[in-house]
Amino acid sequence: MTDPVTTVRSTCPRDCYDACGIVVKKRGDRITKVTGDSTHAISRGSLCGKCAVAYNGSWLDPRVRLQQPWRRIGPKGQGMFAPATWEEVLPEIAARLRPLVDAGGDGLLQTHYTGTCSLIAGSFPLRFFNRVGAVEVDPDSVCNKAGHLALQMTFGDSLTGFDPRTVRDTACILIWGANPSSSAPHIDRHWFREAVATKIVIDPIRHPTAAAADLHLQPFPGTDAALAFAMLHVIQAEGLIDQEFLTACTLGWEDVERHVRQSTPEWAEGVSGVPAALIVEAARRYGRGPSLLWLGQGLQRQRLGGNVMRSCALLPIATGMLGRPGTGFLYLNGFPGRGIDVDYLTGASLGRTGPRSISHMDLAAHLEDRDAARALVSWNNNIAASSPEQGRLRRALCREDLLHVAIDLVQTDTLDYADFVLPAASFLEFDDLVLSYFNYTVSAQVKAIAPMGHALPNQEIFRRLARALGLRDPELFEPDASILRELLKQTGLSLTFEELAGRGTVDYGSEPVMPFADRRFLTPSGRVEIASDRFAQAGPFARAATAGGRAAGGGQDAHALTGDVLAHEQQLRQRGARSQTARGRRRLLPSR
Ligand SMILES: Nc1nc2c(c(=O)[nH]1)N[C@H]1C(S)=C(S)[C@@H](COP(=O)(O)OP(=O)(O)OC[C@H]3O[C@@H](n4cnc5c(=O)[nH]c(N)nc54)[C@H](O)[C@@H]3O)O[C@H]1N2
Ligand SMILES: Nc1nc2c(c(=O)[nH]1)N[C@H]1C(S)=C(S)[C@@H](COP(=O)(O)OP(=O)(O)OC[C@H]3O[C@@H](n4cnc5c(=O)[nH]c(N)nc54)[C@H](O)[C@@H]3O)O[C@H]1N2
Ligand code: SF4
Ligand SMILES: [Mo]
Repeated sequence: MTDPVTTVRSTCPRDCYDACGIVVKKRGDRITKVTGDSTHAISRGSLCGKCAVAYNGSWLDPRVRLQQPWRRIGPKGQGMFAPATWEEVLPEIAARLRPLVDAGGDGLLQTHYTGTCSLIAGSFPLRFFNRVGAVEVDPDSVCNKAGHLALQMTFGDSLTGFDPRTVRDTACILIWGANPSSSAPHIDRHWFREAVATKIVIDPIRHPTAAAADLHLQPFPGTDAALAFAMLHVIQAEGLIDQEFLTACTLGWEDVERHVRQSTPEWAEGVSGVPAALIVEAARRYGRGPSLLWLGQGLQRQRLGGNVMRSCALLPIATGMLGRPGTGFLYLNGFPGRGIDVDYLTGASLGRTGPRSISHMDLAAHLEDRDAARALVSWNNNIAASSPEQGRLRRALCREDLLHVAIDLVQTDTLDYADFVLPAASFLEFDDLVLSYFNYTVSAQVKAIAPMGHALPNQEIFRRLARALGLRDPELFEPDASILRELLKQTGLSLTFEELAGRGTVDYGSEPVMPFADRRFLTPSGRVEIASDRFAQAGPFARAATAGGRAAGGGQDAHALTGDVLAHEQQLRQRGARSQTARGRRRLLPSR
């Protein structure tokens, strides 16, 4: 007799704006099919292409999944391993890490990012690394750091964006340098396309979201600040500046106003290639509002990317398009916006040496330094494929004296260089929580089957490693059930994990969150800081600390929102860069 089909409702925890509800169909202990959850407000029954394949393919395939630890037997980089057991490898790894741990973590490097974004599997291991004092490769530095720095310094917060539910109150959605048709496919298909509002997209590429918009502005890459200033010029000329907000809540407008006056749409057309009439139209639609501004991560991956973000963020500032229904900006909605105490989750108090980090941009060089990097633990990411300077990085990973422990679900480019490969459980194999970085929701990731073979969730791997090292801090061993209870308590939702699992996804509060409604900004001045000496002072710090900081503009660049971004574009123009980018544009944009 065959087992009856049962279903488990869960959530996709991948690095994606959507956080789709999923349904796992099982027969006995075997998964037969993973689909989108038709009752889920975002996925509405469908998975994206990559997940439809992966959930039903690689992650269920015993030939692809890592099922036990492996120990290297060939030269580094060749991917030659012999099978081993947890009981064998953990004491060996611990013995080799111990001198570094005893020395306060000097020489121990860890890289991680968003293989899974679920709360416990994605963040609990940081308790271990905080405790042992490892140097962290700042994960955001390869992705979105410049934007975070810019917005944090301007508003005191880059992680509390508009609540997408407020779309019902908006007249205009402006998406600047994001491509939801690919990076947030369900949000594109449902939230964006169904919205009753004017839709504007600013992107050099005419991707499907741009094609579906009412207005598509196609600037030459890297000319966004000129566009932003020209839109502000129009907004000012049309009397759409919110002077009351500027006076009551901001610092530094007078520093930029001069440039706004000079930045005519005709000038910006010359710099950006966007017709002046289109700039005027977009500025009017945005400026009348209420308007939402989605600042994409692609927007800040450019020279002076941080200052570009600051320039674009002037739109909601100058129009006071904040803190009321239908207004606001969004970069990423982070954990704290749903009550989560990130310091608790990551064991910040265990850190004895204070946070130490390097940028992904400096990873290859750091790994070449035999004293600075004696051991590397890479987990939840695939640095050999995703970090810069790949050739140099891969050569450094070949160092025979570098102890490299790598954790993943499947054999990756990075794992080929490891001394020890440890098998991680997939998100179908343990309970966890998922917070979308777009919607203000809280979702359950629910265990549908036991981990494949001897695979373990990240958090359990680090508990066992801590034990093998003889560490005793109770935070390192807190069980999942206790963490889930505490995290749910922090959300204030009054739900047990089982209750949440029954519902799949719940909204955080019944009404849209309204960031900055109280006009409190967590900057040193308590105001929105458009320009201040901090930007100048942040330059060298940012440059040293992060690649994003580099992109945000070092030294005088960082101060120079008022001048440098625009000056840079003027220079481009004077150097005849326009004709070069125009050639690039023809290549990129056959549709126009
Ligand atoms: N060439 C290139 N480089 C890029 C980018 C690009 O588009 N192209 N994008 C950049 C950006 S924006 C980002 S955010 C970074 C992303 O860079 P990475 O964080 O390296 O992203 P992925 O390549 O998705 O690697 C995630 C890895 O985690 C594994 N994984 C999944 N779940 C788990 C788990 O539960 N435990 C463990 N231990 N592992 C798990 C997956 O199998 C996968 O190998 O790359 C940056 N670099
Ligand atoms: N399917 C899928 N979805 C993903 C991911 C994935 O790997 N696959 N990765 C996730 C991750 S890690 C991230 S960071 C997000 C990123 O997702 P998004 O925030 O959407 O950012 P990107 O897709 O990196 O880039 C968005 C757009 O920026 C545009 N752009 C590039 N240069 C410029 C410029 O100078 N000016 C302007 N205005 N636009 C510019 C590009 O043309 C592109 O269309 O996606 C997440 N979602
Ligand atoms: S669209 Fe995003 S959340 Fe949905 S299934 Fe794909 S990766 Fe997962
Ligand atoms: Mo990213």
